[in-house]
Amino acid sequence: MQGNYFQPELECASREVLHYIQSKRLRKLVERCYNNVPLYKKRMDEFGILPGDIKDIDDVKKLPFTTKQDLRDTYPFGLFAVPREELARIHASSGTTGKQTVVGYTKADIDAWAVGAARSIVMAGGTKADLVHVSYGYGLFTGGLGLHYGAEKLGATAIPVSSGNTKRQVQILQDYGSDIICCTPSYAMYIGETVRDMGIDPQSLRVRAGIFGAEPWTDEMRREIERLLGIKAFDIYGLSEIAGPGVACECYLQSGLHINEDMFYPEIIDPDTGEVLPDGTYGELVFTCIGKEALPLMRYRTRDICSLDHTPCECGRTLVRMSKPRGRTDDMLIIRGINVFPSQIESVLLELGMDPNYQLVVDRVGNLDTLEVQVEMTEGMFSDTVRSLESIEHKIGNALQSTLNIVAKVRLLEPKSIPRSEGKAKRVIDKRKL
Ligand code: DLL
Repeated sequence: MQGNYFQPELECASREVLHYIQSKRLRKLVERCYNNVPLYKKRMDEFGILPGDIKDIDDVKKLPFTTKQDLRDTYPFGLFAVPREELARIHASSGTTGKQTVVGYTKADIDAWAVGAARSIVMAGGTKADLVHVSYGYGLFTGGLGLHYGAEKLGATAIPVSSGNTKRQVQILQDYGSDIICCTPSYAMYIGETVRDMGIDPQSLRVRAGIFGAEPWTDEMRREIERLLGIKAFDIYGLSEIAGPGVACECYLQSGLHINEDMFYPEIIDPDTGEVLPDGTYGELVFTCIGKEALPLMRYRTRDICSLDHTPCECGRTLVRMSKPRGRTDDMLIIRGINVFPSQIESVLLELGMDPNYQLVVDRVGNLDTLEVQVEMTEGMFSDTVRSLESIEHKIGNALQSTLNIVAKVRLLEPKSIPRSEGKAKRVIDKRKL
């Protein structure tokens, strides 16, 4: 586990020490927000709270929530707590609806984020001797530069490949001997398929670990990627509003993602009532950016659904673990009154031996919601008879009904007919909203 950016004094600190650090940072944050961000002053005044009322981290509950709408309402720079000239960098989140969310970082923020990303690479077994191949997009998206700075902070060698040109990605993996690859899980699948199609034995590649995130993915998909690339695959989580990749990451035990909670204080709330929920209960993840300068968000509602576990991990870290995010409150499909996340459908498909290349088409006919699950046949199935394909469609339909209680029409598509993604995959086409 020991890498060159392992900080046991923080990552393995006792709860008392963490409580002390978090409390100190929260007090400073609230002061900063109250004095520098007009929206926060107004909200706190409305709540009747003064910075002095926040004594320790447990008082975080007294603070108002911040939502994505607040960022949109103050677009582009309205929630910044520093003058624009003090920003070292601006990013924006990859939102598909409405205005983009603009976020900014001071030099100190970028440094702290790089530490979070470096710790994550170490959690995934990286050391400064490694070549870190970064295939996340560089640009307004935080993925590329986030892991790039993390790799450099660790003292490793970053390769800024960015996304796209997949055959060249494979060529670089082969020629440079990259040790670790970072990209979205759906792009990792695509790279894996390309390795296979180019007739390359994955075991002949040096790459041993992948750091994949930016979208939900299941353990079944993890196994598929691990098989295609001959690596161990780790989950990394982050969001632009808090910090890009490196807010949390899995260690080699892969039983939850360790949150860098000395920087980002997490809570799980009931999305309907706002009530804080205990460990082990799924709800909406909320972060308070204790320690950030430019965009010090208080109780930011991520819309991601997961649970927390404060028990120490066998790797030695005490940093709280979040479960793999199951999906987002706004990605949850409600089909004839039943709540389903695309990731649950993905699990069912992969358990039945299908590849994770699928799309969900939701529509409304009359007053009834319909769901069509389009899934690519595997290469082997392609030569099967129409009858046996129909029986596979039936089998998938039955499994979806018995496991998730949803009725879906299943349609098998030719291999490679669903567009491949070089970034976040688009899994759902919801025609009801069009
Ligand atoms: O996706 C930052 C990132 C880059 C994370 C690279 C990991 C790796 P945004 O574009 O702002 O930032 O999107 C943030 O993506 O609220 C989640 O819904 C989703 N997400 C991020 N990581 C994971 C993950 C980046 N490991 C949004 N599992 C978040 C599931 C994830 N969802």
